[in-house]
Amino acid sequence: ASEEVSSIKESDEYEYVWFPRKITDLDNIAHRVLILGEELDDDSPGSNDPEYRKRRKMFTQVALNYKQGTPIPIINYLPSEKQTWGKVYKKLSSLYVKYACREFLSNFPLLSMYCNYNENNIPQLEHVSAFLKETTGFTLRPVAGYLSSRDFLSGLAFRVFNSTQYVRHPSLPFYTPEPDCIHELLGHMPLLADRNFAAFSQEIGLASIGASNAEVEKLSKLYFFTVEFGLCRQEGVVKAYGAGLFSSAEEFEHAMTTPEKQREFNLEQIMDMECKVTTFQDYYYITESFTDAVQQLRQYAANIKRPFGVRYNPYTQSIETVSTT
Ligand code: TIH
Ligand code: FE2
Repeated sequence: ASEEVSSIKESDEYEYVWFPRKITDLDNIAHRVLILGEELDDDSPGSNDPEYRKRRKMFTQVALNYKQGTPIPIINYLPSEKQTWGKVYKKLSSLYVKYACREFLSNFPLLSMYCNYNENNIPQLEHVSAFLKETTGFTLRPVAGYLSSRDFLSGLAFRVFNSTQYVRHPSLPFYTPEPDCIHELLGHMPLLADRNFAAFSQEIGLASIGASNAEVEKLSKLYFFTVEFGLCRQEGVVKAYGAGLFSSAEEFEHAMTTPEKQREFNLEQIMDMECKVTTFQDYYYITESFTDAVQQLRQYAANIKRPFGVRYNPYTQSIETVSTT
């Protein structure tokens, strides 16, 4: 994996950044996870539970062995995992009706219908991936844990979403610091089935290709405060569209019932914010709509310095660079 391109740093030096060119190159980034399931932090839920750690190892193996384009292995979820799912599903369902944006609410029933989302069943990534492929062209890949921002965003450029497959530890069902399949399935999937949202996700991904580390960090903040924790206004009422809210009953309720923590979307402010994964966010940002968020992103992306332009070729599933000089 060594096709290299140059990108311009603030200092105008060239920095060589590798990026995936074809969709199968994504196999090269899958193993670069930051927090591996089997090396859980000491204070992470489940780190002192040997059975849980063993189970996580199995999921890590599935993710590391996965090859682009092959079916995602079907998991036989344990009764304890199904129980956690059911508990979270039930609690969150009552919050969706009150606080979720309309795009979420219109897609959720489709997931029940086509992907067997219900209180008693943990949907399979393979089935959800097939559904998304037909609705927005997104597909899923199993991943062992947190990828670096650069690796995660580059998947989006191909309309590929890296998704964890393990279930959070039962000790903390309503808020977990690590993404798990409950977060992906309830949080991300309903919006990845929305055309505008899918396009937005891919645009963030393309903007990250070949960009400097500093730019990628900024893009990941933008992603975090929109896709993960974003709020929007619909018919004058503040609603949620962030996946991190849709999967955490505790933070969801908190964000929606604490108006002093809701702020109007402000790109500069967001770039100075810290992304928190072990505690609630300091603020949740409200955009007028997705279209509004997309426009803000486009403006931002247009100013990213790169010595080339990028576009995605869906026929060959590859990223093409185009000369801008
Ligand atoms: N805190 C989220 C949840 O409890 O579902 C999981 C997330 C981790 C990172 C972003 S969202
Ligand atoms: Fe997420």
